[in-house]
Amino acid sequence: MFKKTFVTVIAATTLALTACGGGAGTGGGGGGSEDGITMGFAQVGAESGWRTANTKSVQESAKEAGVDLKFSDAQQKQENQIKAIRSYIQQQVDVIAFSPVVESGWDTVLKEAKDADIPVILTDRSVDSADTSLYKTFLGSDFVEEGKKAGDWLVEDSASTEGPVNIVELQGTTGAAPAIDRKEGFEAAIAADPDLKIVESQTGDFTRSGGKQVMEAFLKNTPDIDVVYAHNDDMGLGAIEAIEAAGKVPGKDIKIITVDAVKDGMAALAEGKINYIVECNPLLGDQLMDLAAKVVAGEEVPARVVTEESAFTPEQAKEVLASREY
Ligand code: GYE
Repeated sequence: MFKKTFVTVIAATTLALTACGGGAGTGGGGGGSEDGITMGFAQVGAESGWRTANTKSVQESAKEAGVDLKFSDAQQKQENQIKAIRSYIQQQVDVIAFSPVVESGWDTVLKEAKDADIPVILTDRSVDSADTSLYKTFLGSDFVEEGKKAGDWLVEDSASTEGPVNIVELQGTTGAAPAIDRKEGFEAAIAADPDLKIVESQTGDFTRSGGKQVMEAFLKNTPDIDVVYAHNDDMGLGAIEAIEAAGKVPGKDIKIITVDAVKDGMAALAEGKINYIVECNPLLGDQLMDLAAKVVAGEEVPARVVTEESAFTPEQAKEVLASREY
């Protein structure tokens, strides 16, 4: 399991350590006290505030841990992620981490990594591979739970209102774990009240422009929208623009529930334009580096590491906004 690692000390002021994975060996290479590991990280893209914070967290934590990070941005395309993973295999990195843009279609490339003896860590999003030996662990949120929290809030909020509540849903990227699971959790929760109905549901691809565009179409086609459920803050923020352009008041005429709790979302929540945000924590870097060190050392790690998160009302957003780091 150990890979031979050559540590090169570079005479640089900031980044002092870099490392490149060698071929199969019995370890012990390098003369430094701390053998850095090399990680190939295949990121989804830069589609949202959440993603930007996640990328920053991974990059900063790698630096702190002395991990030589090879980073790629797949621009939300699975084929780009597969290419990046293949190139990390070719470079014989010590560990590969990635956040799969969609759930399906990973078995072949994950098998290639396994055959090359390179451990894989899933971060943020999961895959639907039946063979769980293709990756060591999955670090990230429970997206079904997030959807449930969003739905539970709405059930409670609508308890005193009479008659139907028309919900439009802005879904995340089609086929992505958070889109599938946030829908599932929300639907399960709102089933408690037959007045709550999803009247339209479409993908806005987790982007602000996507959310805006889809919301514009919803507003044209659907009279009497009461609630927007957006699978992330960015799409909710796009929906706010569309709602305001249509002469309606977001947060009042149309209530908005989102997921993430990034700074821009929290600011809109504090202003009352969003009514409720379920938190999804993007700061996975430190945990990822810890897991990577263990996996590379051949230590056991839990098969699943779930991120702890909460949810915010406008009052709570006002309290924490100033100290929000992302
Ligand atoms: O909620 C969204 C991002 O996978 C949890 O991806 C992540 C999601 C996040 O684009 O903003």
